[in-house]
Amino acid sequence: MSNMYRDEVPAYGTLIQLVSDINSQVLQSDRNLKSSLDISDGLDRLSQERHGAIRLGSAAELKTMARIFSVMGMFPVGYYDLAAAGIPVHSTAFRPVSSDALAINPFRMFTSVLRLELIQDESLRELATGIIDSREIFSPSCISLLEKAEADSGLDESDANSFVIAAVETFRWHEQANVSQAIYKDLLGSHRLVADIVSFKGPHINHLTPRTLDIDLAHQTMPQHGIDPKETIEGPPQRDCPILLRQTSFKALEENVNFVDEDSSVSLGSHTARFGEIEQRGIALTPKGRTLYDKLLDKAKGTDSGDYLENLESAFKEFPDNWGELRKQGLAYFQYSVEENNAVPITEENLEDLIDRSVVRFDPIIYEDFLPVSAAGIFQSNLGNDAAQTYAESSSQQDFEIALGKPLRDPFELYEKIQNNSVLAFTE
Ligand code: OOG
Ligand code: NI
Repeated sequence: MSNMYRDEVPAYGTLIQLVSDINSQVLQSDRNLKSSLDISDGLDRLSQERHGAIRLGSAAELKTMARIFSVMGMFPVGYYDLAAAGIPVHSTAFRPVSSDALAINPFRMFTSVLRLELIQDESLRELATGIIDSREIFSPSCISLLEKAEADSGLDESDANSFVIAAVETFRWHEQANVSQAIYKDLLGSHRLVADIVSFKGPHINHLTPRTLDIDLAHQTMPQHGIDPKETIEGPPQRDCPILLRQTSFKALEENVNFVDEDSSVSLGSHTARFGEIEQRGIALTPKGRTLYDKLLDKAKGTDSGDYLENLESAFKEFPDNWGELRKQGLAYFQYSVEENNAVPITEENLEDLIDRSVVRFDPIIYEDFLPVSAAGIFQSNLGNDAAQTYAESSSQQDFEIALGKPLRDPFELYEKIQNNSVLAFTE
């Protein structure tokens, strides 16, 4: 998929190069970070690490997509309600969940589903529903390999390769639209995102994001490479101990589209959907840490006067910025391990003491998920800031789970399990 996207969006190739240069620089100058990443199995995965994003049209599309991801070891984690931010979708992220699987490749797909009921104009809503219901976004070979994988609990190597190729096709950009230029304009009038989802044959991958170890440096350097990033970095401010997720993106490119009009003639138009993004990942926060994060972010966003970055930095002074404090106050999740030469039996009772004496070390567990406020900022900056609307009808995780046909996993539970397992591996 990365190769396909590089062909489709050349700026993505530039971005990958820039991030890889910055990561080598950071790893050379920060040996502590390097060994911490190494111990927590984070080093090998770094250069391959990406997240992508797609937008689906219906519950039926979501259900099949979930089956495909499940064969690939990716499961829906977390719920993101974007209607609260004036965007007519709700979302989850498909990703690996065990620490072993994450260490191999943590590829995540931020997956949104259109909420057709939010299209106010009744005839447009019916038209959009009809278009979505009659399109088939998966190829016949993708579906038959999916059924085979489910029936046989897996695929042999050759089928697995064909399955990956067929699945990636689902995310290809189609220059030919599914609708006429007139219908496209009507959909655009409802919401830019409605047009992006309904007008095309499939859910084109709309960005693929590499992980940088220094987002401030990457953000600063982007213009030198001809990339014009959005003004501010989403998420927490720069810190010694990075928490959660910081992201920045650059505008969608304008792409040529062939619309097929009622009389079957083709008319040329354009569409902006796809963009570039980079992110820096920090430690996963516990519910207590997350509550504090949300409170401080709210405070910074709610301060009207002054510079946003200064307000953000001043609000986050309240958030402890060293690993020891974050651990002691139960604000974040850590992975524990024992120094090689230790001969002392470790129990729950002497654990804290051995941590103090550096016999047991603790390293951050990386946040693998997303942030709703950041996601809303990314959506808006790439759709144009006029895109936000007010939707009275809010969505719910339960609606999403009904569409999906199964429950979403709770990210906090997954991090806690990784933390607990790391301790169980050496305690008696
Ligand atoms: C997804 C926007 C959210 C992120 O990293 O938070 C996102 C989209 O534009 O479809 O990618
Ligand atoms: Ni993204």
